[in-house]
Order: sequence, then C-alpha cells, then structure tokens
Amino acid sequence: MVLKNLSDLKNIAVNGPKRKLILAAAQDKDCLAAVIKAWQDGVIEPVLVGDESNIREICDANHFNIDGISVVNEPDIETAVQTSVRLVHNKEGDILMKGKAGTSTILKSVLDKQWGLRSGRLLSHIALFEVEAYSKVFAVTDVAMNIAPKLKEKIAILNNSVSCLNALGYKCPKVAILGAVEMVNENMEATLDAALLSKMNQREQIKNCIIDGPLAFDNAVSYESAIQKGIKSEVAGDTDLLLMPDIEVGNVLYKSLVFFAKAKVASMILGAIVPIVLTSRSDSEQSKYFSVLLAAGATK
Ligand code: COD
Repeated sequence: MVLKNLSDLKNIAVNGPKRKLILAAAQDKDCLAAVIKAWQDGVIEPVLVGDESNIREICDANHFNIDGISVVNEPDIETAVQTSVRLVHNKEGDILMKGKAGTSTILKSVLDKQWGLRSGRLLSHIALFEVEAYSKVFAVTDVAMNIAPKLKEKIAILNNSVSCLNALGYKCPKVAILGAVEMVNENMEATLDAALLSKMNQREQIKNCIIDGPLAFDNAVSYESAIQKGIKSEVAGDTDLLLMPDIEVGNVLYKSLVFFAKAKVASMILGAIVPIVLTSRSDSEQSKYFSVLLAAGATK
C-alpha cells in the first residue's frame, strides 16, 4: 500500500489505541489548532504543558474548546520542555511535540543522558510530501537533523525511515539515494555512498526496502527521464523515499517543494524512544496537523 494523499494518514492513525501526545510549551496557536483537530478526530489524547493562562487566552480568542484536555501549568518555556520530556521518559506520553519552544531547547532535553529520550539509535528527520506533479506521497530524509552524514549515519537514517514507512503500510518502499548524477563519480562522495548502500541492500544488510543509487532527482521521480537516460531500475520513476546527500540539499529541496510546488507536508524526528513532532514556525497549521497524524500513524 502507498499513500495517495497526506489526508490518508488519518485512516491509519484512527485505527488502534489513542496515543498520548505531550505538547511542550503549548502556548502556540497553530500547534494548538493542529492538536485539537487530531484530538477531535479521536487520534490522540493531548496533554498541554505550558503557560496555562496564555494557552486559555489563545483558545478563547480562537474559539478552541479544550474542555476535557489536561493542562499542566508551567509558564517558563525551558522548564515546560523539560517537564514534557520527563513525562515521556516516564512513559506518560507516546508522542512529544514542540510548541512555542526553540528547536535547540527541545533537542537538548531529548538528548539529555539521564532523563532524555535516547534509544541508542541515531535521531533523524523524515518529511512526507504530497505534490500535484507526483502520483503518490513520497518521503525525504534527512532535511533537518543530521548535517553531513557519513555512510554509517546514512545507514541509520535509512533504517529509521524504512521502519517508519513499513509501519505506515509501505511493505517494501523504493528508495533512491540521490546524487547530482546517476553514474558513480569518484570525486562525488554521495555517488560512492549510493553505490555502497545499493549493494548493501542487495546483500540484505539493509532490509525491507529496495534501494537504488546513485540517481539524480529527475530520474528518481520521472519514468520518462529514466528511460531517456537508459536507466534500468526498479526504483527510478517510482521512488517512495529519497535519501539526501546532506542537510543543505535536503533543506533546499524541502523548501522548494513547499514554496514553489505548494507541497503539503508532514514531518517528524525518528530514532528516539517516541516520535517527536518538531515542525517549525514557518510550517502551516495543516502541516502541523498532518505531522501529528504521521507521528500517531507510524506508531500504531
Ligand atoms: N542522534 C542521536 N544522538 C545525537 C545526534 C543524533 N542525530 N546528534 C547528536 N547526538 C548526541 C551525541 O551523541 C552527543 O552525545 C550529544 O548529542 C551532543 O552531540 P554533538 O555535540 O555532536 O551535537 P551538537 O549539539 O553539536 O549537534 C546536534 C544537533 C542536532 C544540534 C546538530 O546536529 C544540528 O545543529 N543539526 C541541524 C539542526 C538544524 O539547524 N536544523 C535546521 C533545519 S530546520
């Protein structure tokens, strides 16, 4: 099964038990709107940790009804984040979501060795996109967390992302390892890593997916481009997951898709003991809502 639209995430997320979502520094209008919508869908049970009077002001001003939702009053942002992370650490939450706090404040707490959310795996970011120009939802990793992953980190990033897609129903996702070109070029490290990752997949050192690379973006997502270049590949033109060479390429692609292609997006951090929804201020309310559905759906 593949997702045609990001709204399909709701069908996945509504099945199974409700996940408890802890919204850290919850005094943020778009995050509250997204969380309340997912709560009304029956997908999550939220706990709002933050400045209670500010949370209630925002809810009153926007006609959000939070009767029945737990609120933990913690006006200081850093303390609210720490309280939220500790709740998850103590198994009182299944999903952590960033509200008004800064990304570094959240990551610092998540990576705390005593009471953080480390699992021993690498943390990595995954983003799912819906664009008019492609027939299905596709994923991109890592556009926001790991800066310049080496082969070892790329393997960990792939394993995180493939497990997530498997959980969403992609039995054997098609993975393109991106480079600037589709031939191995000894001066382009991304193409060398791509060839190694493809071989590791063939030898079942990386499982539950089909990997091919190097592929350039055009032949990863377009059959016509692949045919024109004479590329024979099970992945080319039908990619489910694109592995980026580094954060710059990934982040520019992410933002190009959103700003120029008007992509709908859902994203989260994988590899911690629970999924972490870490959307940024520039992400739309809809993207925050889809990200909550993604975090809930990928853990069902
Ligand atoms: N997974 C698991 N543990 C990690 C990871 C990871 N991806 N990164 C760091 N750690 C652990 C290390 O093992 C160590 O114990 C501790 O965290 C600190 O490690 P450092 O000193 O290497 O890490 P930092 O604090 O210098 O950097 C970690 C960041 C995540 C902050 C860094 O990788 C970063 O800045 N990433 C880019 C974030 C960003 O700017 N995104 C913008 C796009 S929206």
